[in-house]
Amino acid sequence: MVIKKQNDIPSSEITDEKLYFNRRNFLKTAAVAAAGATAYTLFSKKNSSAFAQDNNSWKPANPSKFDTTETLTPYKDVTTYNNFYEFGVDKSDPSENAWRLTTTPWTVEVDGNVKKPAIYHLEDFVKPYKLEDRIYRMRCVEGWSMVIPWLGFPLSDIIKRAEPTAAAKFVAFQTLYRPNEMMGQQNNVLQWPYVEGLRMDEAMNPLTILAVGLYGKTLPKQDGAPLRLVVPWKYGFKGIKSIVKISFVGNQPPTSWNRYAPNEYGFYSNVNPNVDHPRWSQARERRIGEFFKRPTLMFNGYGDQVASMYSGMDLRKYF
Ligand SMILES: Nc1nc2c(c(=O)[nH]1)N[C@H]1C(S)=C(S)[C@@H](COP(=O)(O)O)O[C@H]1N2
Ligand SMILES: [Mo]
Repeated sequence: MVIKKQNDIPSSEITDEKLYFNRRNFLKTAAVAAAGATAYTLFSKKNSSAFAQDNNSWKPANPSKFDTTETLTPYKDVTTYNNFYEFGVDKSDPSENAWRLTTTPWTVEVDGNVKKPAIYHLEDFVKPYKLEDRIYRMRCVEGWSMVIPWLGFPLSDIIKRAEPTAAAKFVAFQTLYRPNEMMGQQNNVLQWPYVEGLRMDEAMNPLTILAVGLYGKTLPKQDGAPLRLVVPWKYGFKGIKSIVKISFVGNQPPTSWNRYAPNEYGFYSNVNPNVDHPRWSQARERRIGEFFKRPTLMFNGYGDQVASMYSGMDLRKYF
């Protein structure tokens, strides 16, 4: 049942985040981030043209050395072909339903084995960090892929600020639980809230980012606003959306898709064309917008930066 479509979102809802990020207490300290792209400059930008972005004309304002030069997946596909089970299980459900989500105010809790546990308002959480356009290949476990220009900052920035103790071996993430806005949470298709995790070295890897935008603009709700994880050498489901909690823990944390089907989705979930999913091959993928399938690359093509973290591990066992 579709009550309201994305195009019907009143402009007042679209500007919500902008207003939130202009709050007085945020402006007071925004000067620290005056140079380059910051959360402040991002959320000061008009967001209304976001829906008109396309892949032909867009250029990163704040490129990074990690950017792929492959053709970008059109904004339209990035924002209408989604997985976000909190809003339904079909690819079109998130873009039709995510407008219901209230992202202001938003808090992020950091807890566990850290010297600096805290509950941050979102703007304080992201304020100190310089944002970069990270143009990454993204590979969904279902066999499709995209090239998405995320806007974000390294997760390692957050980890350094939290000052984890020696007891912190893994980082656990949690999505918002709010079934009256996330109607998918009224069904038990997954156990809610959605949870994910990374080993500490994976979390510290410079490729791992927290994204607050894409195509240089505020993250659309269907893509995980206001804050989501992006881990480009792993299958897409590791990229947990709409994060409210980050915990530093001693043991490998549970993950939503592993709970759902442990024989199909492992904790590591590194993109690996040599290890098939029990029900399909992972050797090839369909890049959204292309007709012919292309070979899937080991670690999604990021092996130079990440393979050493898994040396000596049996990647069939630790899939
Ligand atoms: N909270 C939450 N995060 C999630 C999901 C989800 O259902 N809920 N789906 C995952 C899956 S399977 C994929 S492929 C990516 C899709 O991200 P995108 O829609 O922005 O491309 O989000 C991941 N993060
Ligand atoms: Mo996925």
